[in-house]
Amino acid sequence: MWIFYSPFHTFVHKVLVTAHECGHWDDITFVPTFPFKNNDGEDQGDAYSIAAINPLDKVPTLVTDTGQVIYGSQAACEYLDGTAKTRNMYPAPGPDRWDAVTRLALCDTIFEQTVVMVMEQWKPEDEWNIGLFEWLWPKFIAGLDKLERDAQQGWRDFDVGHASMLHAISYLGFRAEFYEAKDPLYPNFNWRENRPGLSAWFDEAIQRPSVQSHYNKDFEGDSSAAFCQAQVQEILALQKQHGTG
Ligand SMILES: N[C@@H](CCC(=O)N[C@@H](CS)C(=O)NCC(=O)O)C(=O)O
Repeated sequence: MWIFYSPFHTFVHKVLVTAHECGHWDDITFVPTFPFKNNDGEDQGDAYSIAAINPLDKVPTLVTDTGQVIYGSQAACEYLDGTAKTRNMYPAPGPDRWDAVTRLALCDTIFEQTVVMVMEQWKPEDEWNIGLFEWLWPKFIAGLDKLERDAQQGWRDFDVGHASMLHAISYLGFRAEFYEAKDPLYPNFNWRENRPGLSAWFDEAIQRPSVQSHYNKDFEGDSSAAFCQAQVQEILALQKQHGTG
């Protein structure tokens, strides 16, 4: 199978964590895709377009060996779990599952909306829509505080909601520490402050092999646009063969 994704390993990717936990790691062709790539002032985004296989032209996008395209990280995680070889990341239907998928939803939203904030800050500072930050921050803070209360209770296992937590929290941390454009409301935001339970859980969880598989490690494969487009062509051919397009 293929996973098209942004190979920035300065944060944890939940689809990669899920793939690793479910025993699929060695079955995946990783395809670097940069939806917003900017090379030497020239926007090269189109060179990495995967619109031919995903109408949203977004990453992550998973493609099965028969060319079926599964997009939306939640759908990709569900596929990986439904075909797991080693363990499952979605608990059986019941309170534990509803808890896991609710944390998945919470943290997907925090991640996705943090990306929106980052994009807002690509504009000149006097054009930032401060209302956007005022709308989002209370949700992020309340969400992190809820996770802190949950962490204090403790969890029995590591599920897809936890993979999503690592994704969102590591991205929030990365944005606060390394982005030049500082947040207008929380310029030095530290998610760990007053959240000792969540902080301890995070430090332990990032030791998992599924996280160590990529977190803070350079991507070492082919990240050229030519490679990306060659994979898209291969998938289109497969779709013709299997009628999966
Ligand atoms: N809800 C989507 C969000 C994915 C997403 O926002 N991807 C961004 C990059 S992090 C993207 O591909 N953006 C390109 C675009 O919107 O054109 C998911 O969970 O898969």
